[in-house]
Amino acid sequence: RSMATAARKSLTIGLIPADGIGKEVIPAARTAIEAVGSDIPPPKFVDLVAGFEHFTRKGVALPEETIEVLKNDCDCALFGSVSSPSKKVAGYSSPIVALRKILDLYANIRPVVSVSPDPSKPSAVDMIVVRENTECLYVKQEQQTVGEHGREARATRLITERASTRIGQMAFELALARPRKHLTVIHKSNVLSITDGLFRESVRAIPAKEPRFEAVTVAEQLVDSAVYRLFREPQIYDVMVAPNLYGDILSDAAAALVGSLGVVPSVNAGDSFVMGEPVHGSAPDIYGQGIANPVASIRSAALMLRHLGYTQAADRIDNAVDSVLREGQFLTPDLNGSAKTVQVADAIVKRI
Ligand code: GGG
Repeated sequence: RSMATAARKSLTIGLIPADGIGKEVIPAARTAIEAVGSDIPPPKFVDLVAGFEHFTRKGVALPEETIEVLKNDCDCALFGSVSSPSKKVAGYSSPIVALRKILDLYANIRPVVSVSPDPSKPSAVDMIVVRENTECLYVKQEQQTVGEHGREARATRLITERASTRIGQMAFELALARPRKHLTVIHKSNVLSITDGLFRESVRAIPAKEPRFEAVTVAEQLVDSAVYRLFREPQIYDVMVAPNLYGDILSDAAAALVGSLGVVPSVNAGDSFVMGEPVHGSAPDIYGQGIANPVASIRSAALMLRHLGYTQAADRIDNAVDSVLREGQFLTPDLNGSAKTVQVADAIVKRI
């Protein structure tokens, strides 16, 4: 779905590197956007802060100013990565989870595509994981109590018909635009018959209400079996749609099929705003060494521009990334190379 307006005189892009390697890969994505020149309106970049590191310094993970600037001044944004701690920290809550809700970015679209060694041949892996982005266990309603046998912890898992229907519509739309036009609905409704049952029913009900989607073939799969088949026969998948947690896990797993989490992009999309975001996290183990793979962020920038309707600019970035990966001279260590982040970004920018 395109949000392009022919009338845009400039493109204001919020940059939120956040934590760890986000601070290394988002500047690389910026250089790729700058390189497309007149294929997009002149970009204006606005540096914004958020993240756990910001929280430790200033006591706030997602400043009000960041939210206001995104809402009022930006056409789109790029988010890097965040290092939320595994244990509860008083006053802290994940800024990316919050941003997706505040900006109503209800769809997390994660294409997982391998680069074919021969550009004339199709990619061996070519799928899109469409993850619902606003509810499921990510409503973060957790509590701990003390029961008869000790501590007990509970989390609310919210699935609504509205959110399941709109993510389903987005997934049908994406499937309809692809050659295979095939959608797999992921759930676990044999166990969670009420929550996953509602997700499944809501998505399956869509073609009867929107007949143009009848051109899409629909399959469904239990999430555990989907993971198994993802590794055994990834070619069966075209577009997959899943509740939030399953989609998060499936897309990380699918990244193993294309060499590295460092190459998998995403956008968080709503009806009026889009935010690119690499699927990988903040990687504290390699942060500071300058060896983070910038490809996921650069491809996220391309995906964001594609979502806004700037197809030519997005194609130029993606083609440049494909060439660099195919040539194999500038690869970061996650892809068994020894290149630095800036060398990979420079090689891509030269080819754009
Ligand atoms: N760019 C994705 C990312 O930062 N992933 C790490 C993650 O999911 N952290 C948990 C969180 O804080 O939301």
